[in-house]
Amino acid sequence: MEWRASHILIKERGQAQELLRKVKQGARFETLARDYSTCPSKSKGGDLGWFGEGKMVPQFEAAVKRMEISPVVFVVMGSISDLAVMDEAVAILKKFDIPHEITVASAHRNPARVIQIASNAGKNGIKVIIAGAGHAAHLAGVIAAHTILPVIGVPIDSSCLQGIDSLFSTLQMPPGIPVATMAVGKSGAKNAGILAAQMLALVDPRLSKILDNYKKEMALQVEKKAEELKAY
Ligand code: RP5
Repeated sequence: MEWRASHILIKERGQAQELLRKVKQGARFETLARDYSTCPSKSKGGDLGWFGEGKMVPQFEAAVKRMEISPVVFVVMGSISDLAVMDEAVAILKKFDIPHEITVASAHRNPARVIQIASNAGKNGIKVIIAGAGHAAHLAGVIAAHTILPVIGVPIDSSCLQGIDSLFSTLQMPPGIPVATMAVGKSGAKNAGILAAQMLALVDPRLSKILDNYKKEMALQVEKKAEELKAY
């Protein structure tokens, strides 16, 4: 089967800036694809960003900009298979222009990495952690045990119990270690992004304004649909 690269993986800031320079000088995707790691789709994208043929400069610039500002939200998921759901949270963070970092760490498969992430997040400038996991989902709880940062949990419907298991294991934290638990699945992931933005907005007037407009726009859309239904 023929394999055609559509995205270039960007692994770290230095490389991103170097690539951006080349793109601005008019380097073509095919040329760059020979010199850097590539992958066929966004879902297999690099740690920090990607850009595709034809829409290189604006998207790439946005990715580089995000990389230049220290992340304030850390999105952690139990498995790469959770990405399709957790992408909803990431989409909100991107929409609101909130610097963030994304990674995979499992409370069961590599608990030491989870503890390291949670213990270092505060000193690395992170303000809120979003943790999504499925099955017996202990990720958010374990993270909350190792940090005083607010932790937002997203139960993922990845098992045959369709999220009932992850909902209870994320939600039912013992007194003293709270996890702000969202709805199961994509709605929960989206709300996790919005709740993180609301937390940050407490001390960020730019974000308060964005959230205000976001709510107004949602109300407007409902009114528009109600109006459309009159002619139904
Ligand atoms: C959980 O187990 C993960 O969060 C994921 O939802 C689920 C399945 O993981 P994979 O077997 O797909 O890696 O820990």
